[in-house]
Amino acid sequence: MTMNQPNIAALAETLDDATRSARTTARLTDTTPLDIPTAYAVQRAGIDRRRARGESLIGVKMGFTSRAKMAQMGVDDVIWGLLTDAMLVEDGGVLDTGGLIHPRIEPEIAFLLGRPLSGRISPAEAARAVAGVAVAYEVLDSRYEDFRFTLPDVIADNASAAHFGNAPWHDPDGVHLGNLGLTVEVDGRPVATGSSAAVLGHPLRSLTAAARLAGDAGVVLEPGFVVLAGAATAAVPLPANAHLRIAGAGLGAAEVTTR
Ligand code: OOG
Repeated sequence: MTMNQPNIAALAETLDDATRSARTTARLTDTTPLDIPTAYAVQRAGIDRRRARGESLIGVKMGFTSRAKMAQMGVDDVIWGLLTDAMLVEDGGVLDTGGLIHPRIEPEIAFLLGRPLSGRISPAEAARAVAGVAVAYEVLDSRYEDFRFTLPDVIADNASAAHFGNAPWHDPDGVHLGNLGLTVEVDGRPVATGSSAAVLGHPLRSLTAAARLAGDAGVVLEPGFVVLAGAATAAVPLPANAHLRIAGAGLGAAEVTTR
């Protein structure tokens, strides 16, 4: 096997083509050594391709913020991916799984930023930047065979991001995020349950980690951005032709119908 020097644009194109054709691709690291900064450069180049097609950046998603997820995927560091408007599913909307490879869903807490964030901040500072909180879900769809990857591979693949949605936003005052029950129901049957405490002990820690990653990347999380704090459970397969309800105690529920 020949080991290639990373060609960032070509690697981003490979992953973008896999996404758009709903076909898996081999792990990039099988043939190309990738360090973490180069993997993020591939991620960024993939988002630039989406922006060139008219999509706009509306937030970030945190990954591997829970032990369940780290154990499920065999990795051990917090990462992020970038969210565009085309990934957002309106609440109560329909998601066509036909364009996806092997989608999985996980329940999350989402933050809506009211102030810019970047760099090292305390959880209290993070809390002051939050304009809204909501129960949310993320649909993951790794572009790699069998959902198997190394940390640089999954970073390059935009942290497996495919789609996301959220229930209506709540005023953060009076919402206790520290230990809030989250469930995913498929056609009324619970298929995953967890607690927001699984997200780094408290989802606000995920927001401080997002600010840190933004600072490291030299970017700012803007007011109006959505930050998905990361899964509270392992991800479960997303079935077609189902009605899903993702509920958070005291936060209502997000709903989506799949085709
Ligand atoms: C990567 C994304 C992980 C989370 O919430 O931990 C993630 C994957 O598991 O495919 O989004």
